[in-house]
Amino acid sequence: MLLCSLLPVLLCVVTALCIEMTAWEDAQKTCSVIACGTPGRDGRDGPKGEKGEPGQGLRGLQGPPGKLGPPGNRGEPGSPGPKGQKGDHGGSSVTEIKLANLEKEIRSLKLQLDHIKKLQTFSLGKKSGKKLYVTNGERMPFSKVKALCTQLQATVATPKNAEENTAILEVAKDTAFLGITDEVTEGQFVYVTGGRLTYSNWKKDEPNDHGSGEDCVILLKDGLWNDISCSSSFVAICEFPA
Ligand code: FUC
Ligand code: CA
Ligand code: CA
Repeated sequence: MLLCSLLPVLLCVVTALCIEMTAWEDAQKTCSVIACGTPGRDGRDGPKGEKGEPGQGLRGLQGPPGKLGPPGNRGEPGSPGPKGQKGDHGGSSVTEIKLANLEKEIRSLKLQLDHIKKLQTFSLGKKSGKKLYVTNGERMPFSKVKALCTQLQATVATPKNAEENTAILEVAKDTAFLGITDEVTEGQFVYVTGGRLTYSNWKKDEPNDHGSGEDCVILLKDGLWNDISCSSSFVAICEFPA
């Protein structure tokens, strides 16, 4: 009987201790089931809580597409295409037949020309990289020599060094005109093709512009040079490029 009357009081003391030791919410969980007789008034609002962790938020919109990448490696060649249509039987018209015959003739002439060139190079003893000197052994004045060589698409033989001087001498067999004169300025010998001399092989006391004047040059049989009248006749030797 005594225990029954004291039990609510004891429970209230325990409840008070509970509230004092823990937060109000915890006390609610722990102690709300315990009857405390007449309930008190609601407490005042507690202090504002700490700011919470930032939320996940909504995902932003997708950005624009990136720049174009570098070109890829070249692919394997494709497979051969389909077979084409059959062509027309060429050379049906008179004109086409004539053209075909002319083309055949040109091919034949080219082969013959190649053959003749080889024979000529061989017969004249033409050396690779060396000028070719050609003569018919005929004697004539210098003006005729120039005209003849020009007609042959060549120039008058003109030695530019001792080796060429010897080569011309071997072809000449006799005294020959060289492509050198002082016709423009007396005493100033130049190449007929233009330019001052870079090589000379004058005989002793030459050039001497002897007599009424000597403006052309001859290659003597010993290989030395003498100035002579251009109207005199000597062997014509033409020079072809190396
Ligand atoms: C020499 C030469 C002349 C000419 C004369 C007969 O005086 O220099 O060119 O050949 O001889
Ligand atoms: Ca002269
Ligand atoms: Ca002379």
